[in-house]
Amino acid sequence: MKAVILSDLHLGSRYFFYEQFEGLIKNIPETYELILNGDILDHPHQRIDFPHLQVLNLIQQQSRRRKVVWITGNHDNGYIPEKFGNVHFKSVYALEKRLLIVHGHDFDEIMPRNQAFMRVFTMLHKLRVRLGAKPVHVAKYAKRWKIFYKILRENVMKNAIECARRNGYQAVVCGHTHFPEDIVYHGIRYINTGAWTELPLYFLLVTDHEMTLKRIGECADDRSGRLCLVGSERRLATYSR
Ligand SMILES: [Mn+2]
Repeated sequence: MKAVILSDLHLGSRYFFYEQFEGLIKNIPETYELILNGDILDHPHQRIDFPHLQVLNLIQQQSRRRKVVWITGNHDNGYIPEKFGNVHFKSVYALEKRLLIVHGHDFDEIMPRNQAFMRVFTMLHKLRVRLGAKPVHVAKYAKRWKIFYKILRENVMKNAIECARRNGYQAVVCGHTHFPEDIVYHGIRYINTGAWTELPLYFLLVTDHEMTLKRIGECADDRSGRLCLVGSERRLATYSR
């Protein structure tokens, strides 16, 4: 069973690295499933214009050549068009008992319980950008609050692992936190594929024998600036706490 899994494209957001996404998708062999693990859109009812519209068309085209699964996240929850190529819309998916695939917002006990705070935080960030601060996605800005961010991603990670353990899965992959990582905790592997709204960009490559979190980087020896794959940056680590 072979698959490419990625999450949190946030299509429709100005921060989505659509060219890199197109480059990757067009180079995946047809024997691989393409699994889009949530927050593919920034908003389920937003109008999508060119060039992101081209990406939506590409996803539909791809679904006629290979199996394409779209797992809903918190941002694209509610976006289920009547006909969208042969894309399979799901809330959870799995590759046998090897890997549980879920966006991760259902494991998050922090953000949904603090929606008022999150709204004010996002509003203040937008205001900062309008006043001249570096334009970055709000999740990237939130990473400056290290302790807050750590609590958030550990909460998702621990709940994801507990869910995988209870249901007999060896590993679980999520998005949602926008923080790429590859960890073993209490004997279960947890992988997060990060987000396509900030560099570097990641995806999970699943082959018959292994699962590797891959980073997309620029080729050092290629003057054209073409993107190429480099090894996994976030190496597999055993979580000690
Ligand atoms: Mn997201």
